[in-house]
Amino acid sequence: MGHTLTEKIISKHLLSGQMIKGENISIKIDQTLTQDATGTMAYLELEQLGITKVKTELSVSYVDHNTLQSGFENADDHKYLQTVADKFGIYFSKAGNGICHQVHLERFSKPGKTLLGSDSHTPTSGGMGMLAIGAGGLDVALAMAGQGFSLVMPKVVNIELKNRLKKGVSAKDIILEVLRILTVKGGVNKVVEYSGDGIKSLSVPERATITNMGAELGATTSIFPSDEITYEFLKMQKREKDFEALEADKDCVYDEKYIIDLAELKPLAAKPHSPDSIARVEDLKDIKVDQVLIGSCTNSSYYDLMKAACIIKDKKVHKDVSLGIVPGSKQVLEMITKDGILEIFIKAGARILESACGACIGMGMSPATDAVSLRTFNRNFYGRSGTLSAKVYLVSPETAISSAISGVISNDPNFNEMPMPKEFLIDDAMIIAPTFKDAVVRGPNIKPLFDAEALDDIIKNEVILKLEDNITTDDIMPAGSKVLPYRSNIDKISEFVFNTKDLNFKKRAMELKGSIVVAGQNYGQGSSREHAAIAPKYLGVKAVIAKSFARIHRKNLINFGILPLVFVNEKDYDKISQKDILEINTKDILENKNLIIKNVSKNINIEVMHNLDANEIAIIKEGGMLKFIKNLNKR
Ligand code: MIC
Ligand code: SF4
Repeated sequence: MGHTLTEKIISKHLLSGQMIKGENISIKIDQTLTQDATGTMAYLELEQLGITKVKTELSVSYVDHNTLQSGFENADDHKYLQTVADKFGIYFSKAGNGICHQVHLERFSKPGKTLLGSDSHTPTSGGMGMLAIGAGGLDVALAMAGQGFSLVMPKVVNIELKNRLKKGVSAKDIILEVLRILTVKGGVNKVVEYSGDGIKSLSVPERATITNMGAELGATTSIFPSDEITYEFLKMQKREKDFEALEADKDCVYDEKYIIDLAELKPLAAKPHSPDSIARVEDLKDIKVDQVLIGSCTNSSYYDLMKAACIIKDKKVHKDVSLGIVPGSKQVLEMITKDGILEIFIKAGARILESACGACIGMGMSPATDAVSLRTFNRNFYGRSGTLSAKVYLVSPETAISSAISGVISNDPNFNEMPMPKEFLIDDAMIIAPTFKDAVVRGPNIKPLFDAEALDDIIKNEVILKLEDNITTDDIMPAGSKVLPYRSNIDKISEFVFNTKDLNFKKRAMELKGSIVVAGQNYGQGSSREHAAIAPKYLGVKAVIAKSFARIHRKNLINFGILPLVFVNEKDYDKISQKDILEINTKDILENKNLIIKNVSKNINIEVMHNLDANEIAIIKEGGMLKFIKNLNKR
């Protein structure tokens, strides 16, 4: 029997476990990436691991999230990141060089290799045929220290793309269609592999738009084969030596299969407040638009901006619309400057923003009260834009720019594309190679890690919050310009935990001195930020009982000593109310054995599963991975 792309790459990197779907395995990581918002914590953790130099083939530290610098905090973080990267042998991509995933795709991704990144959109590099996985910062630190990355051997979903897209329909519409089919929880512990004649008309940046937003399916990752189109892209980046052809065997067996006819696809949009709330653009056509943003790691390539420019050429932005353009990298910015594309946007009345995450993570450009904002980004979770009442729609660059001109949601396919350049402008001057100098600079915003408590043998605590399905990490640990500067200051950042649900959460948690969270399906979807586990742990959250968990967040809970439990019978969710006292005996917790929770307030028992292996049980019991490693070294 033949092998899928996933099986081929995993078998070459397998360190432990068997390639049986659903079993825990560990794989070797070739490359890592971090960004500044998760990076400060990741490097504080790396410093605890007792190594002098990273053990990966390549590690890169990017600064792209917190570039607003409205106080000393972000700049201090950047200094720390640059100096710690220098010490440990990590490349450092300076603020302004671009969004980590766009730059990594351009300059470092390699077909057939593994990449672990402390950002959930690391699968962007799957557009290059890499097995690229998002994880919490601690997992990435461990990979830099030479340890394997453990994951559940994923199932493989095949999406066959047939025919070609019509004009005005783009790669973004393909992934929105996949989200419509699979939903935001349809990809958990699965890899999505693309195939079919339709992929031959998609360039690497278009493929990367699709694999990028595979993160919104909850998938482990998404991947395209590496073929002549991959070679072309690498050649344009003067990196043809990095090419390796890679495709799934014809007789491989997939766990699920879907076919999408690209010729039939229409322009789509994800409506507020979920990336899988899909509608046709034609069905939204009279909705008035206040803001349009083109950028983010999903849609900020040269090709995306070139198409948008061709549509707005010789036209003006509607008088009631604010249009922002965010080139994904310095390379894209230089290219659009050289080709006159930038001038088209400026003449049309666009606002030109720095090559960074910016508005995508609520760092500026928050919409007005009740405003409709159309974004080419990947997430429209409630509150993420910084304006709770805003209505954010996710769309393609074509739909975004057409709407910026007309002032209502629309897609005008009547435009002529400019020919693509033969090669990209290469200048890596903003990527600093390490010199191994031990001169780490720690400003006052870099606080030491806190000493986490071991797990109680008997947890007997109150349910502090009872939550619905699809709680995002933006709900648990919001981002935005008021919060992000405190990513390396846990006490300060813990003030914002669950702010979209309860502004008094910290106060209540401190008074309770120990609590339990109950939730529905897909708890912790979205970002890889381990702060969504560390800060609740700091506030005394001991266990989360949910109908199901998002992959990265579950791992972060384990890494920071919070027990993730799943209802055996989903209906038991209804048997717990907020404020109930639950009792969980964790003393004799064993692999493959369910636990019985006592609801003391209602005098009933509820069965839950933990799905933890022996190692994970030991990690949680000791108060998290760092404690576990420290105690291991003492023994
Ligand atoms: C996001 O898009 O939500 C982020 C901000 O990039 C996060 C990382 C973070 O919270 O720092 C992610 O996707 O992992
Ligand atoms: Fe940055 Fe937005 Fe991409 Fe996250 S999703 S890495 S915030 S551009």
